[in-house]
Amino acid sequence: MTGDAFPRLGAWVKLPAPESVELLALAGFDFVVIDAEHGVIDTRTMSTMIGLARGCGVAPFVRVAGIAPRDVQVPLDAGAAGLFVPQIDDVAGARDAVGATRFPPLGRRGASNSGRAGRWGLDALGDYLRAGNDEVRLVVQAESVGALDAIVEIGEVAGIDAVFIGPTDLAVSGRFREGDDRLADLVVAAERRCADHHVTLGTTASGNASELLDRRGYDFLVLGADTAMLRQGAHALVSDVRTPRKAVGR
Ligand code: 3PY
Ligand code: MG
Repeated sequence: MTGDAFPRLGAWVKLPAPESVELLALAGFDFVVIDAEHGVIDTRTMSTMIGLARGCGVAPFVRVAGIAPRDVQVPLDAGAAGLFVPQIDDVAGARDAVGATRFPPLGRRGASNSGRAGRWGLDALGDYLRAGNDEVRLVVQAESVGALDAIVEIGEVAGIDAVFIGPTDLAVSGRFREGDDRLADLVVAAERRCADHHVTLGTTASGNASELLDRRGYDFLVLGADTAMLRQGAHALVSDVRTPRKAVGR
């Protein structure tokens, strides 16, 4: 676990286009999250994106679909700065995530310094192992009421760097309707407990980034996705031309 502050502003990459990473880096994001849970990104493309992100100075995280060796080994050996692991509901789940992604003694990740993470074999095995446990960040997603209740205990599991509240799955799994105050209260209580216990916390933002960072104690935010940026930008361009305007000055 690194002692450095978590990079602050990120974006999802859901399109299988390495150029998305380049565009987001040029926009000034601190990190990208290549989405292998909900995006259609194969491992070849993922590896290219990780290398490109590093070249562009933006930290490449990967959101994995699960913690099977096939899910975690490729992004880690390809040089991901960290992983987001979805749907971690309790301490046992958090320990499983650590077990799959950290080298012994913390976990049981398989070792090979022959990939980008080991600078293609240039790094000594010991340096590769140390970086895998000390520099690669493990973020677990809290996406259920149970996960919110146990958020501090989850965040304090050795080998976990941060917890990320996933508002969509949280609402869906808890069957909350949009705008339900009970959900908002649960989230605020979880935020306060994380602040009290210095658990590094992230979430998504939708127009409320300043409030989340300045008043609610979040350490990092994922501000949007390449898909949504394209959709919104395209929609705005077309509707700007097609929306009838009122005649002026007649
Ligand atoms: C969720 O909200 O469920 C996420 O995983 C992040 O958008
Ligand atoms: Mg989710």
